[in-house]
Amino acid sequence: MKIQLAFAWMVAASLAVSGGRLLAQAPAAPGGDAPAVGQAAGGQAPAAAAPAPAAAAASKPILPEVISTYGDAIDSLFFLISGITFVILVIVFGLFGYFVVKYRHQAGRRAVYTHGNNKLEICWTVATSLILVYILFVQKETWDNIKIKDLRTLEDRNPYLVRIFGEQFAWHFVYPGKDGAFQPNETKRIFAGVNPVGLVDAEKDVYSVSMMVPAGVPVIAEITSLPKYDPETGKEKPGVLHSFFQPNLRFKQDLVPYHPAKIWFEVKPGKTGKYEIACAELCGLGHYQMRADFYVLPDNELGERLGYDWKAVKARFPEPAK
Ligand SMILES: [Cu+2]
Repeated sequence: MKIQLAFAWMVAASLAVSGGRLLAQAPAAPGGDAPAVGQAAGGQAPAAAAPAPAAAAASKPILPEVISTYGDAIDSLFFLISGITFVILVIVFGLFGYFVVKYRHQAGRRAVYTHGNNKLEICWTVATSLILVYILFVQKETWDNIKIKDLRTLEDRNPYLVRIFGEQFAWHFVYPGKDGAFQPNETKRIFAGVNPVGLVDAEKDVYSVSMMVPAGVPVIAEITSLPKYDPETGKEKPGVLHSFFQPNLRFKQDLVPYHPAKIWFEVKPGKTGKYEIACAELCGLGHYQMRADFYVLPDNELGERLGYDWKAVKARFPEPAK
């Protein structure tokens, strides 16, 4: 009976662990060039102009430096959930060890067979549920701020806009042109080799294989999974799931084919540096090399890269294709 209790605790603990959304860091991809078809086409990346992130900034153990305004809230949740899981882990393994010793083989002692204990079943189910409901309420504000926010509320702060495209196995970033408008993109143009994301008039937008953002300003990004041209069949290979992951922002979001989504983040004011974007969704054999540089640039340098003063421009996303 008591050995069964220990086992039950292990089950309860593992349930709690799976309930906790632990922020797993994607494996760092090697710095090799992305192999995507379109990547060679005139992508510009800032040189080593941006200063490296301050090593001293990593004030928390385990986790990489936080650079987004909501990153600290994510870290608090991470440590809270890890703490709860750790306590359960200690209880489970403590009991486990205790029972292993207490009920070790002894000559003449017979094993007891049992069908279980309803009271215990109810207890650990309710206890686990209460922990999960508690986490649900504690994290709600942070989740709403990051994922459910009405992005129109950011409008009056003149947000910085960028379009993010993921394909097997590369990232593409498109910034508006001087007039603030983005060009629409069409799949057939990608296949025609016009430009990596199939912009109708690629000259008008700014294209890069790196992501460049300012600090202290909300960034709104439209994320899209691109289809791919299959040279063997000559046909369109539908886009697949990717996941945009920038650990220092504490931000991760799936790219779902045919369902472009809008995301937002804001880098803490005054930050600059070079960081890394990874794909956090196994998207095929080349998944491991799907990475990109992520630059937080001072306003003047960002202006230089874009070729205009983005703050003076009212950027807007393209209308969805009809
Ligand atoms: Cu991917």
